[in-house]
Amino acid sequence: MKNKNTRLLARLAVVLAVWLVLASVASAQKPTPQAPPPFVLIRIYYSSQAELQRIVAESDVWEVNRAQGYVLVAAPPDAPEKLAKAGQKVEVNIKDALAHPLSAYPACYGGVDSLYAQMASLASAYPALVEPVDYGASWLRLHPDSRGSGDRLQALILGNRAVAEPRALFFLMANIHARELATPEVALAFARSLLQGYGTDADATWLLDTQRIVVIVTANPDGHRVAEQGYYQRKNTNNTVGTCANPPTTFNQSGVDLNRNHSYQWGGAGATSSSCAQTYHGVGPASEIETQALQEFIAGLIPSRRVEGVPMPTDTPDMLVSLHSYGEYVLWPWGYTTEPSTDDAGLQAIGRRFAAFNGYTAGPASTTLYDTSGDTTDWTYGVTGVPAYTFEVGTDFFQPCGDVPGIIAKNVPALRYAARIARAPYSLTQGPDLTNVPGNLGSALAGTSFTVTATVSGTVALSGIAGGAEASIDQPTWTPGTGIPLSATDGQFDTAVENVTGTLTTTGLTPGRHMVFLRGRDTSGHWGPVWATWLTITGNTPSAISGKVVDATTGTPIPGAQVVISPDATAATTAADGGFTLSVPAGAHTIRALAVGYAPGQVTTNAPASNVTVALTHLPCILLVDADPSGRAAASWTAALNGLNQPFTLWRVADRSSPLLNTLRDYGIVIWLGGENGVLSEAQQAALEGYLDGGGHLLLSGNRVSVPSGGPLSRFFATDLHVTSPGTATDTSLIGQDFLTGQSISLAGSDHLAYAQAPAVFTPTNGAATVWQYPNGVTGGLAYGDDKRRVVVLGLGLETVDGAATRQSLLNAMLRWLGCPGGCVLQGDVNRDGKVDAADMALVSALWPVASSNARYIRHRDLDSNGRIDVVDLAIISRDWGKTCPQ
Ligand code: 0X9
Ligand code: ZN
Repeated sequence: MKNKNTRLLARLAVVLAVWLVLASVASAQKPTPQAPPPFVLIRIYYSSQAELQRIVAESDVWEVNRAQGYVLVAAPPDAPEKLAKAGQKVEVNIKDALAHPLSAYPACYGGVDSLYAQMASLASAYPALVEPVDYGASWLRLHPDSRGSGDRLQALILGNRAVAEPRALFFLMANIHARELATPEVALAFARSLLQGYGTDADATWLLDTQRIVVIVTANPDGHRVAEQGYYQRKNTNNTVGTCANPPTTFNQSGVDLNRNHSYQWGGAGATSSSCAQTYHGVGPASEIETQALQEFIAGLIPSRRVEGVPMPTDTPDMLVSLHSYGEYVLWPWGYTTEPSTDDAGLQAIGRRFAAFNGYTAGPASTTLYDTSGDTTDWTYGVTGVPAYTFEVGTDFFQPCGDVPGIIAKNVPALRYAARIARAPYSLTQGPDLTNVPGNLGSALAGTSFTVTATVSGTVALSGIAGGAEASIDQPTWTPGTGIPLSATDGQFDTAVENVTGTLTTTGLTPGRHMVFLRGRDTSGHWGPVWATWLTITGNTPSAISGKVVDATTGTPIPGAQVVISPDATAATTAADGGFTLSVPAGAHTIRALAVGYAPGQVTTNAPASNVTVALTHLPCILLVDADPSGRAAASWTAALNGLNQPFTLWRVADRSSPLLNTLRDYGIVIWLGGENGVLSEAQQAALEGYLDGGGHLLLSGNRVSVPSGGPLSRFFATDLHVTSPGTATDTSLIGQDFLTGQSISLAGSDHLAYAQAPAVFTPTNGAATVWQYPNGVTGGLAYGDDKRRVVVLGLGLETVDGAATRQSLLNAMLRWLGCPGGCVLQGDVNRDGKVDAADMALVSALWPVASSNARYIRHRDLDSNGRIDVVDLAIISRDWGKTCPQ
């Protein structure tokens, strides 16, 4: 035994020496950032799933080789000797060291600043297709220290914003593990491929027109910034538990593994309570701000439809993929147990199709890789029931730059397939896929016919006989009544793969470009997803449609409106006089127009045509967001608003998820009904914060509406809205948590009066004022305003006040305080002194005389899209000034 150990150690020493030389060569080539602190890669042999699970929880496992029964672990240089002495079978293999040269942070990866800049540039390049979203804060953002001041958590929501909700959602996220450097690149490449393809690539076009695609490029920006310095940081940067190595090593670092921190089956297999270990699960379920924000963001977009033990309905929409590195796997739940989930067959069918695109090894996470608990995919599937996948992309954490294009090329088609099936992933993957769909069918004369061909492949992943195919023109094939059957080229649908063909007539199609959709089914009638291609109808010379977009009420031209003509997908932006001209083929066309602050409008006309008028109706100034979990509050509010003749848009969170910033900022006043014990999620707070910072006016109502501390809105309250208890110091701890009812009060008799007394013990400071009183003289709410933001926080909803007339007059008082809902106006640095202030206001007032009670800042909009906010923009909004306030 002794002899064997000595021989082993001698071999280890040689291998280690070779590897450390390689490492120093690598770091000499790239002096900054630093190469990571040294470690050894060792093969540890395991004999059972339980032993594998223990090793995963305790060490930094890079690879699992199930066939040979070992894991590849990154460990301190003295680990091989120690483990061997303890009787563990270990091996150091030169191949592992060569496969993973200890490299510094590769130069091609730009870091968080670059990732965020790329996201921002996509958002500004494709404003009609991208909505940038702030869904929370990172740990360092809330606890800044010498390591940095953290970041906001950011996402892009892709999809044609002119199309109505609800739409199926594909949620893609990357980089929850910081060192997995290739993953943000894949996410960005995927977003870019769709956006760049819009209008030219038929599939990208229909995917963006009919679905929503969320892309989180990095879910762990704090950790990524540590990795940028050359460290193999995996976790977030919460260093409040335990004292870990600094600088961090790959096997000893502070932080919580965010992929062990989710609140479904938290703290089970494959996670550890050792705070410096790579799989540290944190102090509790979803203890980390990044996890909370992510869960709230997902839960706000995808309803929790799953019932434990009950298989999901096959028509369930939506889907999630979390990108990780590395190992080339497609994994699905469960991770926390080796038992199959109630939807295992469905998850497997989807997963195998992904693998058909990227060529990876596919299987349930726990039995294919190793057990993990608290990961994103277990939580997403476990709570919402939608299919959730981990893609382990590439072959290393600090993947060499030259490999990235290949990884993108393999995975973008798999991700596009995820978007393609998001409408009903469980059912669409029971049907066959199509191949050989032509990118373009060319052109056909109006009134003739054309041929379409493709291949139905029942065997792309699972077996199945191709049973049929159909095509549709301009409407997706799933739209009832649109399908035109195609036939098997060999006359019979009887094999797994069938070439299909059909002759379609162009009669009735207008000249110009049309989309042709195709799909196939198996012999049991399961339809697969759709593919699309273009067809151009010719035979008419182009002619013009010109006209104007105007305000339906005032007739004022609307510059900067987007005009889209279908079926040609031709687009233009209206000029300063609201005019547009588009060259289209002769025939019937639908002209849709979109403008900030207006509901979309459309007219249909025959080309050529001039003087076409598209009249847009101004959105009401008030958005009433019904986020009351009990659903009881809205009726009193809608009745009171109607009683005041005050138009409003009603938005039910239960039906369409939370409104995002882009929705909120089209409104002058947002009334948010939090309801009984409602909690404002991080994502909701971030949207409201952005709205307020853009000059929004908010009325937040509800009993014990809680604004959890640490969220964006509590920051706003804590700095700007203070309350004091008589005789004590300013108490801001109540703010943002249990704002109006944080005091212990007895709830004898009439509940609402007892609650209403609570605010009376607070004295508002810093400009906050009591706004209204209950009939018994008790203060019922607080108000705060500065030069752009105005907030009323209402301890009780109107719903608790007796009498329709009283409710109406209380609401009127609050609306008057919030300000004249003067429409969707614009806020700008008119004098370009770098701030929006009273000087700007004076300029605006000089241009358009407005009563001082109506003088409000205008929200930030470059309405004429000339890259600056200027007098032209002000001219556009001038029509909104001086509107009558509710009296
Ligand atoms: O351990 C993880 O979190 C993932 N591997 S990684 O190397 N990127 O760290 C795998 C997670 C797989 N999911 C489940 N097992 N549920
Ligand atoms: Zn990972």
